[in-house]
Amino acid sequence: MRHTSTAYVLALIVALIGCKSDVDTNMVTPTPGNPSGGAGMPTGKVYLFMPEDLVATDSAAQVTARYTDPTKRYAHGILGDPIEAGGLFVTRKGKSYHYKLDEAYVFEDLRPRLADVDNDGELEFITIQTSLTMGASVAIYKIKDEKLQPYTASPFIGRPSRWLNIAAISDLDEDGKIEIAWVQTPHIGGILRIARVQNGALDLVDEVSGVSNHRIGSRNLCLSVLTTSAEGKTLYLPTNQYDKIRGFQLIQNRIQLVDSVVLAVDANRPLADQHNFLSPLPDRNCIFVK
Ligand SMILES: [Ca+2]
Ligand SMILES: [Ca+2]
Repeated sequence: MRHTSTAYVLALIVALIGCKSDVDTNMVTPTPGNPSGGAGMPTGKVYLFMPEDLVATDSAAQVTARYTDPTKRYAHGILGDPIEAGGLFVTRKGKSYHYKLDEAYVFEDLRPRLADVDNDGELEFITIQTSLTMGASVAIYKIKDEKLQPYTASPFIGRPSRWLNIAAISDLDEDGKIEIAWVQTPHIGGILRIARVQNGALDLVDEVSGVSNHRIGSRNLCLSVLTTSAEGKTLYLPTNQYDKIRGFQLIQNRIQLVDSVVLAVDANRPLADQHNFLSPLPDRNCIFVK
């Protein structure tokens, strides 16, 4: 489904002279919109951006990622409106790339996350991708052979209207490989899952129940904090009751509870602002919309 209402469609007309490496193969039908150009955008193409149009940018400003192709084809609305994304648009070093999902999927998310998950020196794009019939998954995209394409993903939860929220992308046990932590079904009894990126796959390492990192309708996805100390990294998350936060470490492939703090958590504010964490790690993938 495509929407032409300029109330929530921001179309981008691009006129960047010298950008000749557009490898987009799924150009969105041009519609009237805001003709605001931007660095790294392909010449003469028009993309449908999301109403919020949140853009992830790396620290060196070489890579950007945002969602495109707004759609109402998935009637879940867990992130505050009925509009989800049908495409992913990425720029890297002046080149642009676009991946459009099959109609059976949406990105049920606010902004892609950037991280080098396979230690090859290039950033990947970590998304929450949902099957209309099987619910959400963590899905990683990568530029390979000059095309933006799926890299690996977690299994879908298994039924529609089941979502997850990513909590951390980091080498949690400091073994050299990146883990991704997420809370599956944070609204109905959340399960912390940690999976490791290795051999081109996302392998589940361990899981524990009893935590949450999102409230229905909220646009705050930032209810986790990662801290570091001589004892390792600790991932903090609220309990399902939002009356405590719990700290977990990944030790010998097991999620271990290492800290618990009584705290009345406000689900609509970043967790980092609600407690005096010792040595919190900065998180550019923390997504918070007021
Ligand atoms: Ca990489
Ligand atoms: Ca690791």
